[in-house]
Amino acid sequence: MKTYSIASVPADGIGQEVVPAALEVLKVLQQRDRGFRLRVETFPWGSEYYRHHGLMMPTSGLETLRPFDAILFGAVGAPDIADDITLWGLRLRICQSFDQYANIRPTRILPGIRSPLSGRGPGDLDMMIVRENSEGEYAGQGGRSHRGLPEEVGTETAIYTRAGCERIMRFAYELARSRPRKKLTVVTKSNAQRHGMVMWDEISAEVGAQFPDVASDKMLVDAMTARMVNNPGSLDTVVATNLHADILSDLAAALAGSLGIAPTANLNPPRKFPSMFEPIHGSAFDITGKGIANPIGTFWTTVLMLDHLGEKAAAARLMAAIEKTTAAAVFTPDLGGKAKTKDVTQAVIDAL
Ligand code: GGG
Repeated sequence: MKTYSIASVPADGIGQEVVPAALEVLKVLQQRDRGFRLRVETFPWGSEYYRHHGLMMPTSGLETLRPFDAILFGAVGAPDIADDITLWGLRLRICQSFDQYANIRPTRILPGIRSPLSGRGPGDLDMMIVRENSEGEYAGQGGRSHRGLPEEVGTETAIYTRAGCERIMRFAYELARSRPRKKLTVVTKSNAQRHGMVMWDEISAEVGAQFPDVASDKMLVDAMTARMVNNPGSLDTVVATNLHADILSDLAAALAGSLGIAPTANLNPPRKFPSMFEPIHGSAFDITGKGIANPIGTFWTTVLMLDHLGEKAAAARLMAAIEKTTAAAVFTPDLGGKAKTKDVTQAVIDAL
């Protein structure tokens, strides 16, 4: 029997509620499946750790995480700590140090869930957004000068490298090829951003030439938002820069019913470092502690994690249990229901 080591980092806000819920579900799944075991270790990092130590994770945190097979992450963000400290101190520190350059964000309307797009239901939206996850607008380049003076200046420089563009395009084309529709939409803004984004377009065309069986098109990010609302069925795999994909995937999740159901995987495709799995949503401190956080995003995230570990049957079994639960309308308030986190968790366990 295979045993996988999982580092659990629930971190902030509702991360402390949805990650334990996912671990409960995973425990039952292992009893049901019997083909694999998970050895889970939980790390108390995040904003509370920061309040005591002035850091979101220990200086040795990356070394600690490195030997694990995967990382299950909750969320970062706290009302009393600047967002750039929480994001860069933990989530981005792990993503960038472990070269998790491909972030995948599947979106579907799950059975029983009503999309805010009238007349749309399961089958009308089935997208896979690929977020470039290592550079672009999140390169961390920039600075502030003349603070507090009238001539104060702040710069935020997006960096696009040939190597970075090539590898994410190759990843996206391969993913598109593996899906039945073999379609890739490349999101850009090369009309206004005429250097890095033009190079992004050129490299997408170069890489695309090696995938003649994948149909590709190019969309400006502004027009893409309208297409996602007006004609979501025309989209399959989508690749976009770090910031564009971050924004578009929140829109995609909302169109699929709620940000609370959306999963994501931060992948290091060569598997030199562990990959990290997390719900798309953040810490949601407005609902923290109320017991009403939607755990579906984290459950679906664990499906991505099991898939990545090679436990395809267990992943499919868990996805089926999630879909059975949504079809039965066991919904938390974000989906218009009255269920608590624990009710949704129990429903998924019962379905397993
Ligand atoms: N689980 C995702 C999470 O914690 N997100 C917090 C956040 O602020 N994300 C912004 C980003 O990753 O760009």
